[in-house]
Amino acid sequence: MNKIISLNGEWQIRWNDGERGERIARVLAGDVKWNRAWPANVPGSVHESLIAAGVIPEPNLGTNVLACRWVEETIWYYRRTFEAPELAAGERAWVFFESLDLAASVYLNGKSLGSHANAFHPLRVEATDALRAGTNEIVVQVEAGLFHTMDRAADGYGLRLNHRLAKTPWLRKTQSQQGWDWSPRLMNVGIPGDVRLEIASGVRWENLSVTTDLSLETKRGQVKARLFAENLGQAELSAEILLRIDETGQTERRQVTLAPGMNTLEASLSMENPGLWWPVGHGSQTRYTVRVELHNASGQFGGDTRRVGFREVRINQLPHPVEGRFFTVEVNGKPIFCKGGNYVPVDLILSRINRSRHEVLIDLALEANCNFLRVWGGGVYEGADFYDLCDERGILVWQDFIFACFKYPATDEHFLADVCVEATHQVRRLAHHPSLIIWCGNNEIEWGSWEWEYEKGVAYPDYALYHLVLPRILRAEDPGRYYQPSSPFSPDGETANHNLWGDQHPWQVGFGDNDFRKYREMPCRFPNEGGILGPNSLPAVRAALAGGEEKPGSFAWELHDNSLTAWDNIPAYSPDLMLEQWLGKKVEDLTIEDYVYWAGVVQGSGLAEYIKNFRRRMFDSSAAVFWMLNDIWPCSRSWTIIDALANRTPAFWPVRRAFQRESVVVVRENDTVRIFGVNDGPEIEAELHFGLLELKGTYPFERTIPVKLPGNASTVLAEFSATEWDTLGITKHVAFARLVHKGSEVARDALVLPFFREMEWPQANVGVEVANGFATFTSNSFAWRICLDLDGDRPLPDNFFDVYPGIPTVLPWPESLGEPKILRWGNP
Ligand code: BMA
Repeated sequence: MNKIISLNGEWQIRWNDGERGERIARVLAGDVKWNRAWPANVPGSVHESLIAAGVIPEPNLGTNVLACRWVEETIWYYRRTFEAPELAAGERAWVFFESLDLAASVYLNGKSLGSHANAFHPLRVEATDALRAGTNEIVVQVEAGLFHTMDRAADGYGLRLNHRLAKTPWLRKTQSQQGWDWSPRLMNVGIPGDVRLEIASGVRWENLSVTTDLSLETKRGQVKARLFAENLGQAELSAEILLRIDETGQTERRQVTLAPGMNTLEASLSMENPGLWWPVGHGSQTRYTVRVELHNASGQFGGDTRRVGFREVRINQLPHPVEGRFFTVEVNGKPIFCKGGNYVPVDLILSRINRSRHEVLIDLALEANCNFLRVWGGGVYEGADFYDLCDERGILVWQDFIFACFKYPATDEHFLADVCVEATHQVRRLAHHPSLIIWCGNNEIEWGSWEWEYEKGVAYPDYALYHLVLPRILRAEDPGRYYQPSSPFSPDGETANHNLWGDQHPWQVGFGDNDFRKYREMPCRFPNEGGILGPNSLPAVRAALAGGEEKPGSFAWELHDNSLTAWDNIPAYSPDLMLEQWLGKKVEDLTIEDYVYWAGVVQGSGLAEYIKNFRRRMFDSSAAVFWMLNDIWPCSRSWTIIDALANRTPAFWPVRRAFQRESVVVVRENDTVRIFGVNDGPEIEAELHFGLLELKGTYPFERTIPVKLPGNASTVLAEFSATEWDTLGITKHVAFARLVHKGSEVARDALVLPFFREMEWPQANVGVEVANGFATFTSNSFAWRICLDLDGDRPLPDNFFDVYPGIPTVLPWPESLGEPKILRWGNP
């Protein structure tokens, strides 16, 4: 029988920096002034506790993060007392930690129970001998990892200085916490998971992992439950597994025998014609509750549930008729164009992330018309809530194992063994989620070995980890899931970031080359990272600069800026140069409001180019996944469309429009202008208006034709010669297209050829009127990037949009939004 005593709740913390504060011997001797301790909540972190106690400031704001640095250079003692019953004959006890961050030693009543240094898998230590009937004292010594790697090598892993300091590749925790281009250094420390005392006799239930399988041909679903349980006795023991689907009542019972020690027990059932799980926009997200119990005549040993879904996923990598291979996600036999961004840790302090933080971000991703998120390999395996929300909302998830950009010490046998435990744990934990479609070995390590400072052509030390060890674990634990060794990765022995094989990180643009018109030529099969820097929302930029000088270039600005400005392998201050190149504006001349608007115009335009280019190539290209969806803290400049305050950045709006179900894309290929109609939904018939638009307000060339947009496809709807455009002047004219369906405009696009600063923007005078729940915007000339809001905290129908001369732009405008206020536009 299993008894659980939760050890969550209030603990106390004390500190030692190697010189001052209490040392562990004194702590164990009970010779500690606990009356001076700070309260600490578990699950939680030292940073959270110290913020609550007023000892450190909120690291998100201004330069506060620097005042928090001593926390990661300190050894922490967590302590609490608890009451335990006397163990009955045959009973044993364990202390279970769901997560410890990072290097931790556990003591019960002064006795050492064990230690641990991996935030990505739990620790269970036996406490039978140390446990007392009555009051017990538990102490956990924990530090962020700096002491743990003190004696490790820093050479040979491709590290920059900050990562040499922490020896990041040795640390099994969030890699970006030691500093990344979009994140400051703030190494977490604490007990971020549940803690409990487990008492068992007979059989100890440990864990459950559930996988599903679906055959589209036989319309049959298969549920397989594997449960992990320890027979604590010396003799074999008979038991029964009960497997039930709550929604249908379908039940299977299986008699099993448990040998002494750990057992993996299996039970399965098949379902005729189960409801299917689809990504959002393609069908519903049917889920079933699988209930599993283990018992015998004397009672139940344990039980648990998992929510599953049935879908068949195939990554179609058949040869492409022209060159390379396709890389298309097919769900239930249907090709799905993947629209989304990269998901990075939601907070500098991971223990502050909860279900609602994920929910807000996922709902904003849906608002931006995304159906896909990549959980990036320098961050975390997200908490259960994240995957559950993705299951529920129909978001496809690409999950990297947490290895990124360095070489890892996988030739060290302890490291490798620990990583195997981690991978097995994570694969079992996430196996039942229908949203999870891809496991990937790492971020960019394969690419590094092909094209960065890694020794070219030499197998890197962790090669076997990604090519052999992880895929074997996956095959044993979750054989139905697609795996690839790295992102980007190309099969057939092609260089890892080849455009025409596998997935891509098209960083040719965005890292130094700011000319995002080059996206228009890129044929990537599955672009999985790529982006343009820009501002956060105005409130987030203000939070970043709080207490510092509120202007570009201040100390707080630099601290919250993306570190690309300082990289030595790209032009200095390249993101600043982007504003000069596109707008002829110098960042230091701008007010914060000007900066948020103008840098937002540039970033939004760049991301929209990225998305439109790949969507119009559907399914030669099968994704438009950009870098990155969300931020870890408020930034003066970052890659995101949603900032750390969960506000929409200016780039949110163009991204959202570019991801719309129906979309038009205007392209110039040599002397021809082509209009593509992109449609993720079922076939529609519509009217296409297209031609040349003079910015001043005339339409020198204009056509209207009936068009058909076939379902789940991109089609050329119209084309015309570009000669007239060249003659009339590309700085005064844009090519445009508007798609009108059932009397309303559903999509539009305007192609601008020169840099924005080269365009001859006319004066604009935009008017707006509200009637019957609609706001109508009008202008006599082309009004460029009309801005209604820089705060990003409201679900506006649109923002940063254009108004075409003489054609009203009509937006639904519920009363709850108040009067629409036009803050500014881009032309004079
Ligand atoms: C790629 C990513 C991240 C990084 C991003 C932007 O290398 O995988 O490591 O943050 O570029 O610099």
